[in-house]
Amino acid sequence: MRGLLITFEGTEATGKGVQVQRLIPWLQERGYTVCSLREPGGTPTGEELRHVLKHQPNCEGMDPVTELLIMNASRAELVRKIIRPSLEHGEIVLCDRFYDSTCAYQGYGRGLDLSLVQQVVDAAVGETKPDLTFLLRIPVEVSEERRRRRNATRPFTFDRFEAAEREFFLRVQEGYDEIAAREPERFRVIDGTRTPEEVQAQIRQHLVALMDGGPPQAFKETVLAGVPITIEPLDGSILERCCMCRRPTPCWTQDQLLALCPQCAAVARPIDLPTPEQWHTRERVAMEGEQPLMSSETSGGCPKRCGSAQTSNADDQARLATTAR
Ligand code: ATM
Repeated sequence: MRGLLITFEGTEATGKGVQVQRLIPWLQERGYTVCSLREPGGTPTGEELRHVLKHQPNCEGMDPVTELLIMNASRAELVRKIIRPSLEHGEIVLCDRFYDSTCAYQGYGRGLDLSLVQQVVDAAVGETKPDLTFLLRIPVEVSEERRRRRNATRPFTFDRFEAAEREFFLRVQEGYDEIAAREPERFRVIDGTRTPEEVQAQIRQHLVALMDGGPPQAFKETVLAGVPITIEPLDGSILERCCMCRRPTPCWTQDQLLALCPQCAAVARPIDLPTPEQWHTRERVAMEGEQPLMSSETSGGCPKRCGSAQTSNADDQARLATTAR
């Protein structure tokens, strides 16, 4: 079962970090395991690279191509060492910046060729793409004012990015707007001038819609929809118990990672599904003595979890690909 990768983007001082921190306990209370990361950084190698990129005064004149490559060296490490394993364990990965930052800062901000930027990003991330991206948007004047106030309360630390001129940040902002407009399905643009509480409420609303309003697209396509379900042997050999309602079922999701009866497959949410460890210790049942849950035999729907969401036989038939082994 794959988790979710949720990224947070925006120019400086939009409050991304605060929003991520507030989100973590809320997700944990809902039963999710959360992995919170930042870019550049997030691994020992990445944190070293972050220091070079941001705070090393003698790197001030770094060439934009060098910057592009180091950003993505940090990213390649993070994706392979942390993000992919966490997603494979079904975790929710929250990442403060990801590859849209590269497109906005190195592409639009520094003026590098966008196709070069894309090629380098592709090499770093491969197929690992965010499921949802929040773009926190504030005018450049608000960003400047927030940075002024923030810097007044802490000791001076050299920051190569913050030293850039206003025009740079205007180009970055414009870049973000264009990137978000190109992928409206993935992006949720939020007014970052609202109070942190209001911003957090909006973020949670979007996440509720993603997680409770039905399985997110990634799950629909890979694990969940149960389409096409394969009917397991009808010759009396071993069946699995449905991983949600526990009744014997001959029905499997296509990749055979989960046993789900047709009713549960129709309503299952990622949070309901077993972890890989639970899957390996799963229970198998012999067909003799216990009737499998066949779609045509169920009248009351799933007894435990999903009685209200019973599907019709016609629906089931449409969902079942009858590939008997
Ligand atoms: P923060 O963690 O404070 O956002 O700093 C990271 C900086 O790195 C940020 N700078 N500003 N302003 C944006 C920059 N950055 C890039 O230029 N490209 C990238 O791909 C990433 C991840 C960050």
